[in-house]
Amino acid sequence: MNHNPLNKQGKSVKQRVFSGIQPTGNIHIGNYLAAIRRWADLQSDYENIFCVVDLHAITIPQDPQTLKVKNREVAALLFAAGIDPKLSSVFIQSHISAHSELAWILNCFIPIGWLRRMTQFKEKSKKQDEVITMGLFDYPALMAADILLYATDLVPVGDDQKQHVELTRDVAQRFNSMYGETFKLPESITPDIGGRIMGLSDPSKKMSKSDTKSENSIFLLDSPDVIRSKVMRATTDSMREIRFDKNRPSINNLLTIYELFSRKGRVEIEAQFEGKGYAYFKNALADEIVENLRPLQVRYYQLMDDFSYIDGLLKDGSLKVEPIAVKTLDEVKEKIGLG
Ligand code: AQP
Repeated sequence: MNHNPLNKQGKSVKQRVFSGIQPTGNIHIGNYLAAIRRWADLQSDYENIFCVVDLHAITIPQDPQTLKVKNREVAALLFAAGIDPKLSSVFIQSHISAHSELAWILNCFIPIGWLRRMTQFKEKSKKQDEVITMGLFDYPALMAADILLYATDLVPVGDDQKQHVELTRDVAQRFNSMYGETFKLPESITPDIGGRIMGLSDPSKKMSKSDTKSENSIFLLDSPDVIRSKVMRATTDSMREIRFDKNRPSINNLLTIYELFSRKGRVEIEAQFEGKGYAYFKNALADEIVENLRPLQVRYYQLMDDFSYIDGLLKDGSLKVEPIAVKTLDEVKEKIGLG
């Protein structure tokens, strides 16, 4: 769906899309289907900015060497998945210091009760064995800064990030009401289907990069054999019919993954598997995932042969967008009397 408005001359003005991904763990098919693939599908209709959010990553402990490597790997995966540097700017969050600066300022406008309500904080802090930091609590303020710095119109995310975009709107409105029109109010766009892909072995939990059980997730760089083995071992139920049914979370999740990769309709899928067993369906699902990920994996390994090319694209991305961020930050500082 193209949301672009018309200008005074009746020409469509491209709206700006912003979204981010953390360089934590391995990128999985939930990140891909709900976020990365949609960013690639949407990019010709919009002006796009995508960010590898390493400052968000350090809200939980990270190994410094691994984090540096992951930044480049995640960027390469975005390009391999079809993000086109001619249509989209991609950069590393910590390379533009305005993100940290605006996050601090927004901290001073976000009532603490708003952050206490964030479900992602509650979930992530439960999983933490180590100390829970202020950074994890404050994750939504940094995300608000990311989005607001670029006068973003649309934020394509999975369901788990929707609440953070709502908080972003709330803090923008609060600031605007105190200091006059400053921030554009962004809208989240979440997928109608697959906004929350669930774990394969535990369909009560969302698929997650930081999940310690690797069998719960299919990673974009898993080999065909690993994908097949994870799919064949995925939890199912004791019923036989292969039908979309929210009350049967395991099969519903696998069918949703099949639906998104095959891009077929539900009626066609149910007809295709009528009277067939789970093993037959799982084989077809594994084939579909393997074939969809194959070209992405080939492109990824080609790109990773030349680090300087990826680093150059990231540099170009930050050079292009930094002036937008600095302009917003300067305006905010001026309004609140800093500097
Ligand atoms: N299971 C999921 N289903 C659909 N979308 C998902 N996203 C994450 N998990 C699922 C979406 O992927 C984008 C990038 O996510 P992120 O890097 O910002 O981190 P996250 O939301 O915290 O995702 P993870 O995979 O669970 O990472 P970790 O374990 O590191 O916290 C976002 O648009 C997100 O909605």
